[in-house]
Amino acid sequence: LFFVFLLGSSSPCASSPELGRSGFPRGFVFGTASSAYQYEGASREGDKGPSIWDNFTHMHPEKIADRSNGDVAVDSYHRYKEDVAIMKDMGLDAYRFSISWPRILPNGSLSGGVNREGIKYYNSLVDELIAKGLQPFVTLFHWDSPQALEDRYGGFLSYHVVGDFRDYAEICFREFGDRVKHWITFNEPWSYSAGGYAMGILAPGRCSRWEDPGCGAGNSGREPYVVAHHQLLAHAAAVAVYRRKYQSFQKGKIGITLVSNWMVPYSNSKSNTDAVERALDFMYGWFMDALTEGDYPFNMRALVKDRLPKFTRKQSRLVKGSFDFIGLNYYTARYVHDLPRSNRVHKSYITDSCTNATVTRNGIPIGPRAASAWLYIYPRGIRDLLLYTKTKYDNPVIFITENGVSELDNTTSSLEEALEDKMRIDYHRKHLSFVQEAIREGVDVRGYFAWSLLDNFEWFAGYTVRFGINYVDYKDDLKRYPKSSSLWFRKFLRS
Ligand code: PSG
Repeated sequence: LFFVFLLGSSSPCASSPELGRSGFPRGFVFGTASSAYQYEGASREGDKGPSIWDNFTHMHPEKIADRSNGDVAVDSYHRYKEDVAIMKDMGLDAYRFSISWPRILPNGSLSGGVNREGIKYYNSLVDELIAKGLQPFVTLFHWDSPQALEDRYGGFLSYHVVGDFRDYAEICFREFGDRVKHWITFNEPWSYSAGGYAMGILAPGRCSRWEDPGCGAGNSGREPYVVAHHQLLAHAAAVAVYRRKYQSFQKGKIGITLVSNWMVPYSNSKSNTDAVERALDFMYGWFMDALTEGDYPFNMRALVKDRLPKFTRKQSRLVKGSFDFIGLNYYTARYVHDLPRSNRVHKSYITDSCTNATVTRNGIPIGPRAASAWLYIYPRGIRDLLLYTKTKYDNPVIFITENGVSELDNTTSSLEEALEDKMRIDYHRKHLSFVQEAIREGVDVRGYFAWSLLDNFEWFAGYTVRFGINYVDYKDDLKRYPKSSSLWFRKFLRS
């Protein structure tokens, strides 16, 4: 019997057992993530209308590190079958992708007509995934809002967007909901608000002139809050339609994806631990408190005052509890210390929390830096953020909808060298073991999606950094090659 055991086990002598599926609960979902603008290309094909990202990259190439755009991106619009085959070969369970709103509604609203070509494309993608045994996790909004709505009423600055988003979402439930069982309304409303309306680094590139003269217009002290408010209301409206008309027979789940850094106090002084709480409230609680309590965090109401929109009683009831699961994107962490209150002339979301976030303490970085300037690797932060969520927000169902790391596009290295991404294997291995630890501590995590399946258009960094676990050769017809991390995942998933 002892011999049989030895023979039957693949590596009985391994000192530290490799991480594998068996260390996660039954049914735990492993996937990779992507988004329409970063992947599809075909920006003017198939009767798609322009999005604010088409507009932003064409009008302001200086805001993108390599002056590039997503016109072609990694051409997943045409190569989706090849991409699904890569996922299937890796042994993945699911694919998170987003639908381009202006591909479905070219002018943003029902009045401009539904684009059957767009519906057809996503039907083909969903069918291909299901044929290969992969579950589609669909994001309805990953930042590429219709330019037509921007022109008509200022996009998410206007309450009008709530009805248009609800209509768009309903088309998606009706057309794809027979096969799509996980819906994510919004991807990172924090990034869309703060990046697009406080810092001006993401489309539509608005901020106060004193924040950055490169912003043509905006108000960093007001607009981010308005835009976040409308995203929350649009989210809640979509969830309400889904629950009222589709969920009972389609039997899917609906949620929202949020991003947060983990925040570490710069020192253990009371002022700095209070600052950590405010920093989390301004990035994460902004949405989590609204979704669980129907109101913004006390810290935000106290500091932002009349610049923070208010929910009516009815809106508050609609937003509260409007999720079956929370999607969490985690990448990095910051040291946080208190900034004394002062009577600033210039009000901005960026300074409203009265905190300062740094990446070093006494000159020592919080973790190794990746290619992206904002990404310092801090694996235990994923466990800390999960535990914080469980305790503070009553143990919601969570999917890690993104976690990943970038390396530089090194134009001088050989293909062989470029495929060698040991640091990415290390990144995922460490984060996965911290997720495992969080699960042991009672956090209800149901899945993990690596950002990203392929190298792709990384917003303001263009193609200068690569997040893919599979390589895209931009110099040779966008050919795809597995990096070492892809092979590592394959082994992990097939174990
Ligand atoms: C925004 C903010 C943080 C991390 C990632 C994002 N943060 O503060 O730690 S953007 C996010 C996005 C996806 C990107 C990916 C990598 O959803 O489209 O390509 O992460 O930046």
